[in-house]
Amino acid sequence: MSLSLDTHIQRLPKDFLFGVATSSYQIEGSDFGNCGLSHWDEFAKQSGRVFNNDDGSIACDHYHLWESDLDLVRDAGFKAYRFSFSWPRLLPENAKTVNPDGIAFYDRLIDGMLERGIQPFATLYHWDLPARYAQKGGWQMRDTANYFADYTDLVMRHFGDRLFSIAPINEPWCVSWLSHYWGHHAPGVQSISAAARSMHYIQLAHGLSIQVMRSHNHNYLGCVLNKEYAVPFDETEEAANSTHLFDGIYNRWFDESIFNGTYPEEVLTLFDGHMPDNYINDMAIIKEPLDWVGTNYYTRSLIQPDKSEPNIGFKCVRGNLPKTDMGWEIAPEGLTHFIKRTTHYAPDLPHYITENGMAAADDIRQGNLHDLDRIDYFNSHLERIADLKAQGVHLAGYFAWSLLDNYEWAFGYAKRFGIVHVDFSTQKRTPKSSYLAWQNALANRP
Ligand code: IFM
Repeated sequence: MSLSLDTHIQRLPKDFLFGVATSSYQIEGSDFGNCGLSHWDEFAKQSGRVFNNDDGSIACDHYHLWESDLDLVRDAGFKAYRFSFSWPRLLPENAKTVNPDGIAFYDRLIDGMLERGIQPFATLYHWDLPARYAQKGGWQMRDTANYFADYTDLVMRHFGDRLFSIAPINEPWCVSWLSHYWGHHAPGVQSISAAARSMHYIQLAHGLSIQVMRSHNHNYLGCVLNKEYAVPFDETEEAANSTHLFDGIYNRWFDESIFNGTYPEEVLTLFDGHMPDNYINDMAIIKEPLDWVGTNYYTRSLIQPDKSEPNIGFKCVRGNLPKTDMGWEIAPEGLTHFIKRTTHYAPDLPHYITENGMAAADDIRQGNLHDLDRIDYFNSHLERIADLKAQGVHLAGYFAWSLLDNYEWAFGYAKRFGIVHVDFSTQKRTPKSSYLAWQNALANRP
């Protein structure tokens, strides 16, 4: 174990960008500033959905503490901050009536970044869907994609010229499959039909949003796709086929539609009879050209055939690699795999790692926050990045997840991903050893 992040960071060139990431619902506090209800506020109230019924009503109170939080970003030496806009904060009641407090909050936040020399990397949607749309079917409905395009226009009119880079959707797999097939996230639906529809409409929303942003002449637009490395459970043909299907659902559905304008055949077979009519007419919109591509990477899954699993015929299990506090195996080879594969889909685009990090049971009551396992996690993934960069791969930047311990969705506040500890009863921030390691390594860059 090391206390330093120097080794691989110093191998990366001066123009390689280092940043840190958060998202609106996970940190802001939806009770503040006349923010509207999102489907997470409602999901968290349902029994058994979220650990402890925790919600994001207070979260890290970033709505009030944004200045000192941005100071933390700057003082660590990060040159970019990946944040998201909250749709229900900007449009709490309907698609037209703008919340002046929401506009003022993001004005302050963006100006605060620029004053500190931090590039704003914005995401338009990091899962806080206005509850009013969820009540009408949410991402299972084409209308939601159209509303998203209108919301994009609002963001561009107010903030577009100050945003260095923008991605429409964070992790479309989580918005669709995780939330509509597994039902682990809001809205908690479990249906193959809902999954198929949401997997298409979230991609349509991406494409429509890119079109709107282009019409505002923005020239640094990308996508943020989460990737999970799929490894067959054994050497059987069934395991190989199941792994291919898992990879199609989780990873290639999003790559292939965005970069090729097609969906993987084996997933279309799974969705037979469930895809929206005439979906094929939307593929050209989904394939709108981008300026960069982003990958969020955390872990791998072993794919085990299981005939008792309806529809898909497999289950995902964990192997015996060391695990994070989420129970996720630490498998940096998957990052190498996806970076290489992305160069095949998007050979000309700069590639950012838009999220990478780990949950650890950091407990301030033990008197220290020596999260050496997190430093190791970062090092093991930065090593892969520095290796690929040395081989000439067009890697442009890396964002650590996350600046702060925050609301970890269905796990509530029980899982801590931050490089800065948050005491949720006092909102006190305490930098962990990993924060100090970032600070030292970034200060030592050539
Ligand atoms: O906290 C999440 C984030 O919102 C999206 N990417 C994965 C993180 C860790 O689970």
